[in-house]
Amino acid sequence: GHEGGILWLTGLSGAGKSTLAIEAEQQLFAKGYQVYVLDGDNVRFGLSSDLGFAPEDRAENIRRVGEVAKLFASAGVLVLTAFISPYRADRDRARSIAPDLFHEVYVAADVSTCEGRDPKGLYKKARAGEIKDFTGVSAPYEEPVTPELTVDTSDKTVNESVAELLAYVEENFSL
Ligand code: GGZ
Repeated sequence: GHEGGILWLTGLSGAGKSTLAIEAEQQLFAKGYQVYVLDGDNVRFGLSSDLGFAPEDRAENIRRVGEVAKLFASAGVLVLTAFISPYRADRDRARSIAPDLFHEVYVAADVSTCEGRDPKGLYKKARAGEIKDFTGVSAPYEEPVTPELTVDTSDKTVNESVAELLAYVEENFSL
């Protein structure tokens, strides 16, 4: 069987992190991989329910996710994490928790692309001042400098993006 690992997806809200992670999870499971997705939907309502979006709250959220991802990966699971994780220092700290297991995946799409998608209407609310500290609008996103993989979702279909992620996994984690 394959070794455990952490595929750390980072990118703006609406870039496609969760969509990519969940679709990749299904396809990898079908191939025989042990996979698990950590994203805002299963972390921010439980483990991190006490945290908001101020820089120090995001730092703590990312630290917790890094520690949990390490536990899963140590058990042999391929973990896909899907968090904005906008601060380089926080991502670097997550990497330092499990340096040999960590693969940074930049899910790239610029603000105008994500704002055009706006599936939950959050950019609209952020522009109207109804959400403060919104990444890409009123809070920073620091692009990865040397990610192991970049998937640009702005110019391709979900299936094309998933295929790029799967190719990377199959190259780096042999069954
Ligand atoms: C960014 C926010 C904010 C603010 C709520 N800034 O696209 P979504 O809606 O479903 O996913 C986003 C999610 C971001 O949580 P993360 O845990 O990924 O953030 S971090 O890694 O920075 O800790 C978005 C929603 O929460 N959301 N308020 N102010 N995104």
